[in-house]
Amino acid sequence: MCSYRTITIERHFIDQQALHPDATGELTRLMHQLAFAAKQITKEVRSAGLSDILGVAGHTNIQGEAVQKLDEISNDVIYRAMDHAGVLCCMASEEREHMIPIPAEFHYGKYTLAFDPLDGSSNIDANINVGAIFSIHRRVSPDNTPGTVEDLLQTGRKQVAAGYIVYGSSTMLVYSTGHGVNGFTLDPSIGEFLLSHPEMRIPEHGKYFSINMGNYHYWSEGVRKYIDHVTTPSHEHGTPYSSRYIGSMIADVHRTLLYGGIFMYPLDFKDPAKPKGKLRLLYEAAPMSMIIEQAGGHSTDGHQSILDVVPKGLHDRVPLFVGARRNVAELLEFLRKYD
Ligand code: AHM
Ligand code: MG
Repeated sequence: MCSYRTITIERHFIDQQALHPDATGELTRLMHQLAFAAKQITKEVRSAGLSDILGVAGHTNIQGEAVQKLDEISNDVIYRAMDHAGVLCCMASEEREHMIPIPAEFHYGKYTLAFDPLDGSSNIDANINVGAIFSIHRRVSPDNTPGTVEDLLQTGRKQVAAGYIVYGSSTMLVYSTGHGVNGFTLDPSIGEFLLSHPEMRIPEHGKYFSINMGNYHYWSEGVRKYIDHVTTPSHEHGTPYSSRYIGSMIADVHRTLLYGGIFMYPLDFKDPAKPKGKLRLLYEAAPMSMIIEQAGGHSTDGHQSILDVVPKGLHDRVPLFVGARRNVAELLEFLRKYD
């Protein structure tokens, strides 16, 4: 009997490509290389707890080699999976200040890749879920030339594909090319990603909120009033919402996708003259927002969809509110009323 569990990610990519007769296969190859990188990084993440035995970052391991931090390893694995593949014209990473060019000896492809190689990496020593986030755009500069920063500085709305790989109790790859969201779980016994979560949809509403409560006194009045509202029993929503916050966005948003509710990282007004968001637009907020919106949810910076925020720099930060449609609408009422 054939069940969805037997659909490997390779077969899924091939099936998707067949729906687009004019496709050149470049995007399929790009996704294939990302899945390959995810398998290699899984191996590294799974042995993270052994660093005390094998050596710690900044020191040498038993072979006398320098031990790299996992976010650097993840950055290098993704870069090496991509640089020669002929599908990208340039890249940007949370770990690198400037645009990452494709070496001149390789073919320049038509896509760009912006990525966070290991989101939540400060949690790794506590065995908490971490992951990689990726965002892919079609270049705007002429084909077959080196990529430029302008190729990367495009809105989330223009993403050709986006997604994340979460290294949790299992490794999952979740992605969208603008036609819904599909999730794949790595079967470690055969080294294959299998379609485990076809056509993912976020619930319309959920009774979870996810935010760093330690910043309460630094938020705008609208955000504080919203949090007061969801933590107070009321006629409208009954018992208070439950709080869930791991401090690893990839895990917090993944849970929000599955169970509904809202994830928030608002501006904080620690310095009232310079309110600051924390999460980065290009490789954190925009790709996660594409996934949530493609699954039927909403994203906002408080004014507009995150997907319409225009980036000015590779490492721009934005306030982020993302989640189930009704939860985000409820939040926006408070922001409109009080901010
Ligand atoms: P990172 O990219 O340096 O890991 O930082 C981003 C992380 C997110 O995963 C998470 O949502 C947030 O920082 C947690 O921040 P805080 O500790 O301020 O709550
Ligand atoms: Mg990050």
